Formats: sequence, C-alpha cells, structure tokens
Amino acid sequence: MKLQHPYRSEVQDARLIPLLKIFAGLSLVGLLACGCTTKTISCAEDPVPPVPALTQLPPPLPAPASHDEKMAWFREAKFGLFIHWGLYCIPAGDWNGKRVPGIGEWIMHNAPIPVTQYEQLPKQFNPIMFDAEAWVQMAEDAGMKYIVITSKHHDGFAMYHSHVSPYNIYDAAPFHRDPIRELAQACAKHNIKFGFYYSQAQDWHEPGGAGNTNDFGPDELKDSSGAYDKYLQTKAEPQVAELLQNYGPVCLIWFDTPRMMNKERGQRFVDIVHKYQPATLIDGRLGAAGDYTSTGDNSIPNESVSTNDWETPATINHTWGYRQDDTDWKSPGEIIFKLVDIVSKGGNYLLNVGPTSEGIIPKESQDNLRTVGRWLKVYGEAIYGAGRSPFGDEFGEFSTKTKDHNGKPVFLPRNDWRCTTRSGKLYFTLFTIPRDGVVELPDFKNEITRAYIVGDPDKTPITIDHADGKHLAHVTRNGPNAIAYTICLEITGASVQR
Ligand code: JFZ
Repeated sequence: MKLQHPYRSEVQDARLIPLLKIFAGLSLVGLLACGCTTKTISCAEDPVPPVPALTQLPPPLPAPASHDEKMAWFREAKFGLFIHWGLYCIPAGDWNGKRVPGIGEWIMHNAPIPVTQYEQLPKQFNPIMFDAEAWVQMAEDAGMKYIVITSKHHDGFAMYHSHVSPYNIYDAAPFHRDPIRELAQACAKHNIKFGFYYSQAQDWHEPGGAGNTNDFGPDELKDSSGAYDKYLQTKAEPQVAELLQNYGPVCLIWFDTPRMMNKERGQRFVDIVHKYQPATLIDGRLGAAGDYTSTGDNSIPNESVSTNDWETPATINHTWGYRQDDTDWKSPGEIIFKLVDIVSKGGNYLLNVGPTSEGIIPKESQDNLRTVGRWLKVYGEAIYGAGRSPFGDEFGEFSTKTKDHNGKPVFLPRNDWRCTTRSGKLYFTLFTIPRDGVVELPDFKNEITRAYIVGDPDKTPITIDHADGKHLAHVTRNGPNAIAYTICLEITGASVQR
C-alpha cells in the first residue's frame, strides 16, 4: 500500500518516528497483517526500512597519471542514474492548492515561493521510507554503473549533513539522517561509482547566491557588491570541499547553470576538486573547463562525436524533481534506444529519477529501469566500454524540404539500427526487423568470420549475404529479448574498411 503524501499528512513530528518503527516491527510479526494503522504509517507490505549503521568509507582514489586514465571508468560505464531529490518533492508541483507549471525542482522560483515560506519545508521533510540500499540495488539492477545525486540544488538546501550551513536535511529536518552518507556506503558496497550534482552559482536561499531576484534583488548587484563572491567563498566552495572530504571517492561533480561564473571563480572550484580528489571528474557546466561536456537536457547529438567525452542528462518523464502530476514515463524500449543511440555516438546516458518526499523512487521508473537492466544483462557487451559507430548513415539526414522555425533544415532521424564496436567486433542493435527477417546493413570490405545473436550461448551462426554493396542479415523476429536484438559480426582487420 502506498504511503500518503507527508505534505498532507498529520504525522510529521520527529518524536513519532520511534513509534512508527515499533508499528513497523509489529506489522512484521503479523499483528497488523491487514494493512495500515493510519493512512500515513507503514503497513505489512511497506515496512519502514531499518536505518543502516555507519561503516567506514573507502579512501579517495589516487591522482590519475593521464586524462585517459582519469576518464577510463566513465568511458566504460556508459549508463548512470541521476537523482534529483530535495525539498521540492514535498510540494511535488503544487503550491497553495494550485498547479505550478514547469520542472518540479524549480517550484520555488516558478510559483514563486518567498524564501521565508520555502524554508519552512524542512520541518515536514521526513522521508522515513528512504532506503539507500534499495536505491543502489535498483541502479545495479538497471545496469547503471554510476549515481549522481543533488547534494544541493538551486533552492540551496543541502541533502547531506553540512557543517557549513544548518540549512540541510540533517540539522533542519526531523529526518535527522544523512542520506548522502548512506548512499555513499551502499554504493561502495555495490561497487557503483558515486558523484554529486552541486548548484554552485544559483542558491535561492542566500542573499548573495544567483537566481533569487524576488527576495534578494538583481543578480548584477550581488556581483558588483561582492555578495556573490562572499556566497561562493562562505557556502558553495566550503560545501564542495566537505563533499570531497566526507563521502569517500567522488566519481564526479556535476556543476550546473554557471551564472556569473567567470574564469577566476570557476578555477577556485577546479582547485578545490584537484586538492581533495584529483580523480574526480568535473562536468561541463562549471564555468571553467571540465573533463567532459554535458549536452542540453534530453538532447542527443545527431552525429557521432569524436572530439571529447560527453554525456546526455535526461529525464525519465518530463521533470527532474518529483511532480505528482507527471506520470508520462519513458518506456523501456525508448530508454534502450536512447542508450544504444548515445553509445553509438560516443557518449554516456545519465538518466534521472525523482524520488518522493517519503523517500521512494516512483514504481513506474523502477519497473521500466529494471526492464532495461534485464535487456542489458543479455546485450551489455554491446554497451559497456563499447566504441562509436564506424558508419554514420544510420543516424538519419537533414531534410531537403522541411525547415524548422529558424529556417534551418529539419533533421530526420532514422532508427532502424545502431552500431557499437569492440576490437574485431561490430554490434548491430536492430530496432526494426522487417517481416521477412532480412535486415539491410551497410557495406564494408572486412571479412566476416563469425555472426551470431549476442547472448546466444551456442553462438549459432546467422546468415549474412554480401552483394550489391550491402550486407543482408537474416534474423528471426519475435525471439527472446525482443525489445531489440543485438547481433555481433566478428571481422578481420583493426578497423572497418569501407
Ligand atoms: C539545469 C537545472 O536548472 C535543472 O533544474 C536540472 O537540474 C537540470 C539537470 O539542469 O537545467 C538546465 C541546464 C542547462 C541546460 C538545460 C537545462 N542546457 O544547457 O541546455
């Protein structure tokens, strides 16, 4: 049974937690077998997860010897879990009974909610169903290799136990736990890389932070008066230093919306990262050079990118932070297509979930991600550490007729198949298989020494005809794992000869 939204619940008092736990325990022994004691508390199906004991975290990683060494895990990982979790999941898209349009984590800005009202939210933030182990297990089941969570979003509220500002989940909320610490621990146990989103420039809670012009006036004034630098030096920079010192190895820091960041300010963050954890990657939205680039949200390039490492941050519905009205989930098939598409163009896919104020990742996101994970169990060798497509025609082409509103030709994507590579191997993931089972693949001169469906333990040969400047693969439709098949063509030579 689903828990009621705590925003509307009567049970918001920390003093009730021990009671809740007793109820949960009792429910386990069957005394409450028929369900909940109140609408808000646990029931037999949903026991409150135990609070994990704190264990030692592994030390940070040593300084990498080269950029390639630094990027190695990222190039292998390909698929990561983004988590946007913060106070905004309490209103969940509604404020004072009205729906506030826009992405959920922007509700303070969009409503707008005055800072004096928004800062009352922590008092009712008590996500007792939060279970770091379950979240990380879900990421693992989904085949994701790294997790990036909002340690502080634009609203300025730290989701960890910060000693720099009391505006954090440990000190200001009845929860009185550090979910980031618990996640760091679970990630270490499951061998999943762990990193942080940190909003360095925008901080709507601080007079000197960028973005809150309603409460604190125009940003230019904060810049010229020195208030912005004061905010950076007394909150943002020390908080980033905390995150790098207290949570074990940090795989990356995902800075964002670099308003008023200049070279000098950006460099201060770079220096902090290098000082405490030289192996930590910096994304492309700091305002100073990072280690890889982030595309626009949900945007996948039309072509292969060979010049730099990159990542597409993407939503699984249409918001990052939880909104109760957004239930338009991307299907497992859509997610798999995007993942293969991104990998075939040389990038990573950082796919977001928005947990609720109870601490639960919406079930539909979990189900869809787990389906993707089952597919990856079979076809993962075409994804993890795989290289870009040596072709390119499969991505589509610009229309010669249709123009967009800027007068530029529209790109017409094709999505019949995508190709990823490992040395001596071409992986064709087939998204459309014609009725006769004959799939047209591009021409190349290398000899095919073996062809089979990935995951087939016998590697039963599939027929590939080569004639008239194309390859024709003969495959069976509607076999197992039918969301998309990946076939492997083993070829001679170090690279594809066209
Ligand atoms: C930012 C945030 O404002 C948003 O709340 C969310 O955290 C998202 C992941 O990042 O929004 C952006 C930032 C950059 C672009 C688009 C949305 N961009 O470069 O296209």
